[in-house]
Amino acid sequence: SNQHGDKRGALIVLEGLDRSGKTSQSSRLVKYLDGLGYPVESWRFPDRETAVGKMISSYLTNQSQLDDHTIHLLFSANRWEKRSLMEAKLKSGTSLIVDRYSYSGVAFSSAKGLDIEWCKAPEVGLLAPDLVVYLDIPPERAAERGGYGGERYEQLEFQKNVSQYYKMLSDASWKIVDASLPMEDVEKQLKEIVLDCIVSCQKGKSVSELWL
Ligand code: Z5A
Repeated sequence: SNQHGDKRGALIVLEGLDRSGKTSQSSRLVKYLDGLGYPVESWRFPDRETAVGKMISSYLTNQSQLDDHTIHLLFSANRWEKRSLMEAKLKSGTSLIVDRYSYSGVAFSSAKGLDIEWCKAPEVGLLAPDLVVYLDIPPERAAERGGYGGERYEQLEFQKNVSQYYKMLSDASWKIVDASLPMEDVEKQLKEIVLDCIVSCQKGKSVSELWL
């Protein structure tokens, strides 16, 4: 039980290419929901603070080399190590705005050539999001934003390939928002979509597991 009358929190995932605006939008969303009095936290994957996260970070910054399968499983393990805390937060009534999740895991590794079903397998049993919002932007437009920082994967051709896999993974439940619009316009759409989701979770929508 919690101070919100046993109402559970919502698991909301933001997906999209590098520079699509996930980080900017998730902090705006958290401020907005917090202002309305909803308990909410901003999360992101990879979570670079954990032991596994440190290995991932070293790989992404080209300080270490790893086989494609190995890094895939580390990204997945990084979600598994947060699973029980995630569940506890949701049950206690806190909503989570999560910047990247399993869809990033599958889209990026598949774009490298790994089998898509193999990529999904370690994600099975993680909590399923109540809502996936895809911040949709042409890879060329994203690349114009502030320039790529030199991390692994920050290359136009690869990002184009990733966007194809995101399309394959998406289903009718995803909310697609045009992320090439001005920040305030994207924000306005997101607020509405996210609030709807939180309200429907409070009405008793149950928590489910991947892969759906
Ligand atoms: N990865 C993986 O392979 N497997 C996995 O399982 C997971 C991830 C979870 C690191 O992720 C890499 O890990 C990532 C996927 C892979 N590689 N790539 N690409 P990350 O989350 O640490 O890094 P990122 O997602 O690439 O982060 P980002 O640079 O933080 O992008 P963003 O959050 O989407 O965008 P932003 O920081 O909010 O905005 C970027 C810039 O655009 C900034 O200057 C903004 O001011 C500007 N911006 C944002 N919105 C707008 C609008 N609407 N108009 C104009 N300008 C804007």
